[in-house]
Amino acid sequence: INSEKERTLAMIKPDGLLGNYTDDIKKIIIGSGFNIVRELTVQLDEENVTLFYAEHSAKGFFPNLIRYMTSGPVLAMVLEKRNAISDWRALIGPTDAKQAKISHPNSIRAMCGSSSERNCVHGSDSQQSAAREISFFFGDIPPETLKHDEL
Ligand code: DGI
Repeated sequence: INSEKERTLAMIKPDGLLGNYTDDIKKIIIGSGFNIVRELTVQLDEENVTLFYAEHSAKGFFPNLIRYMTSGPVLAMVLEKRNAISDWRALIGPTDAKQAKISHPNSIRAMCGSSSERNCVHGSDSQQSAAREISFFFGDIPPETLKHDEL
């Protein structure tokens, strides 16, 4: 069993912030049992986005992704709970927000996203990417609130 708390990097992208979805998204986060350990609103530049999305740098959509992700500030959050990584991915829904509206109508991307690019939120997809993405925004965070659940 995995009773250990876990951390993931969640981000509200520029379309989510500009569309005033922050409060609704935070209500879902808190209501789903996550603890918001850190949060930071920041305007990313091209260099930041190239680093954050390095794995997509050769893709045809990359210039559009840079334009989108630098079009306004983002809100980065470190979320903590048991199974934080997969539970947050389940809450946000599939990458393509258009498809999410059909297949996952209760997902966050269905609520505030509009396309495969403008999908309003981000979530780390593995423990490795969570560690990398958390340190991208927040550096080293002490593990003081990471505890085993009481059984
Ligand atoms: O982990 P996800 O955000 O669900 O998806 P990902 O890692 O495959 O893609 C990262 C971001 O890149 C995604 O949130 C939006 C953008 N993206 C992915 N696929 C496409 C895309 N943007 C465009 N324009 N077209 C795509 O096919």
